[in-house]
Amino acid sequence: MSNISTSSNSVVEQEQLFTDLTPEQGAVIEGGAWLYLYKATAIKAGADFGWSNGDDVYARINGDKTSTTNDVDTGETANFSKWKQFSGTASINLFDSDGGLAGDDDSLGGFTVGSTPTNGYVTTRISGSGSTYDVTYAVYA
Ligand SMILES: [Ca+2]
Ligand SMILES: [Ca+2]
Repeated sequence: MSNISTSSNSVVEQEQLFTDLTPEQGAVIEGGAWLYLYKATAIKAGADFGWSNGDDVYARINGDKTSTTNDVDTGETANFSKWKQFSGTASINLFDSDGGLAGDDDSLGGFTVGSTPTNGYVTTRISGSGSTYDVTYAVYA
């Protein structure tokens, strides 16, 4: 039975090793790329004009929704700090949540990134629904 025990321990150790990898290391092993969506700063928050003072900002990365930061006023920043693995391209789209179905939320614009590493943070300006945001991200591959 000692052989079975040894084999079982080995599997556990491999799983722990993989869990301890940083996303950059994981990307190298799996052949994919990682997007780190860091933050979005409101140059102009205007998607809730007439309702409240700030936008309620969340992002979708290839459809996956981040958490929402409510009442983001002009000059304020929504932090996503979200890792997402992808292959090929990743689309990043920001929205102002209006509390209903996703289809009712206002588009704040978006962009697409490829799997070429950015060598640090990149900031892209997007606009939509009366708002303008500077979105900061990095790509690791
Ligand atoms: Ca709105
Ligand atoms: Ca809103």
